Amino acid sequence: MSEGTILKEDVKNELKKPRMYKVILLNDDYTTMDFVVEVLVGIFHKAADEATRIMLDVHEKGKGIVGVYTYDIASTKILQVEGLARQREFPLKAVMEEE
Ligand code: TYC
Repeated sequence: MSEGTILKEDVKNELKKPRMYKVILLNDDYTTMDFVVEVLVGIFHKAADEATRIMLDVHEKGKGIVGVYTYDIASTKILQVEGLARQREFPLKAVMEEE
C-alpha cells in the first residue's frame, strides 16, 4: 500500500490517544555534568535549575526520565542526544520505553 493512502485504521487511530514513550537518560562515568545539563536545556528545553536537578538524579540513581513524548519526537530526541554526544566524544545515551 502506498504511503500516501489513508486507511480506515488511520482515521480511527487519530481519534485515539497516541502511544507515549518515556525518554530515559542513562548515567555513565565519563560525560561531564555540564554537557548533560547542556543537552537537557538544548534538546529537552528544560530550565537550567530543572536540568541540573534531573542530571544529579540520573548521576545518583543510574537513570531517570527526562520527558514523555510521541514515538517520533522521542526517537528524534534520542538521535539528537547521540549526535551531539558523538560530536563531543561523550558516551552519553538515552533510550525510550513505552509508557
Ligand atoms: N556521572 C557523570 C559524572 O560524574 C555525570 C552524568 C550525569 C553523566 C548524568 C551522564 O546521564 C548522565 N561526570
